[in-house]
Amino acid sequence: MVLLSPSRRLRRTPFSDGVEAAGVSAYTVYNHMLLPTVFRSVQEDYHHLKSAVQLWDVACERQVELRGPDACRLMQMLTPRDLRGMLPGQCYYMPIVDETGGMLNDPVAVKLAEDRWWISIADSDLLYWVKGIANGWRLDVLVDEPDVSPLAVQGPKADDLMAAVFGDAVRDIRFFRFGMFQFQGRDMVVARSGYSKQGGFEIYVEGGDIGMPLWHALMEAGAGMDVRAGCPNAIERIESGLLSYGNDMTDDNTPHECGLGRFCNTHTAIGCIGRDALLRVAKEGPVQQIRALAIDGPAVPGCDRWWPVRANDKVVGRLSSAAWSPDFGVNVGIGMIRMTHWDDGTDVVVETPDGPRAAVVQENFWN
Ligand code: THG
Repeated sequence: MVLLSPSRRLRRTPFSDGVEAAGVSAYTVYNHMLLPTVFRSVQEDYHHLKSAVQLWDVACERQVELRGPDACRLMQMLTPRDLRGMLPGQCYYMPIVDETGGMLNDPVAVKLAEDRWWISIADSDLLYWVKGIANGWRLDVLVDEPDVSPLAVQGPKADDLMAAVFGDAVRDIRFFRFGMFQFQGRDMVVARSGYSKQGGFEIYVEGGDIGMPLWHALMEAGAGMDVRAGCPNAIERIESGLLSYGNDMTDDNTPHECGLGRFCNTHTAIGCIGRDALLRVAKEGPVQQIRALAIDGPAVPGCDRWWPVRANDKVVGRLSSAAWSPDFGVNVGIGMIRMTHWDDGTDVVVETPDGPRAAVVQENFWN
């Protein structure tokens, strides 16, 4: 892979200086912004994430802010997840679909107040869809991208590190809830969430100027906890079954195909765009679905395109993510598998760039 040429279009983040001082060795681009992918090596980063604590520059999880009297109504137009029971202080993982029921994004929604929400987006230009709906329906709501940059603190020692900087009260934040905490006199949303299953928090940092002071404070407080700069880890997130929009699913897929049916309440999500299409697919059920795959043999190369999945020489699916798992001693993968072959324990063959590999379809992921 060649280097990325910097320009104004490829946005840096409030934490990029810290990330680079910490020796980032690879970036990807996410929401037109830099997202670190490797520091020491993907495997070293993985072991460290699972045993210590890391600071992640996930500023690329941009916020779409909805503010005004119609914010609630617009939110429910965007998602088949029923939001009526959601209270300020809660976060919801939710699919966002188009009029055909195709996935446009799979963000975390943050309800700040009845009339103020953040949609913490995955890698697609959701802002334009939301602005288009708000204007087309003449809704009384402001839609924009605020200067808010999430910083994640992930790993088994995340509670201790966060308590050292924000006080012991952060330990009481429940999963997918948030509280307001102060750092150097600035209010920050601190949520127990993040793109790993090792536990941790996300700090929604408002104002780029406070980014590096917070980064340094966390690094200093964590010196005795072996804190390091890290990033979403390919191996850990595949083991955990955390989906990557644009990789594991696109707007060609329904939430049900993505295994996100549990986050849809299509019958009661009145006003949701794509509701009729989803009611149809929910009734009939999907004909393909996301599955975990265990792939035989030595470490597979990185997966940067679909790998065909076959059985008896017929294509029965495609693999979108794969990595060698040191902890499970097998290659872990995520693929979209047709219903004829999606049962737990089904033998298939994955066409890797290194040649065909035997694999087993699994109902469940590893964590
Ligand atoms: N945090 C925040 N914003 C984000 C992400 C994040 N935006 C981009 C991307 N990640 C969105 N995708 C996901 C995918 C999975 C989860 C969160 C965001 C996730 N899933 C858990 C699971 O599937 O087990 C929990 C879901 C639940 O039970 O509600 O956390 O990471 N701010």
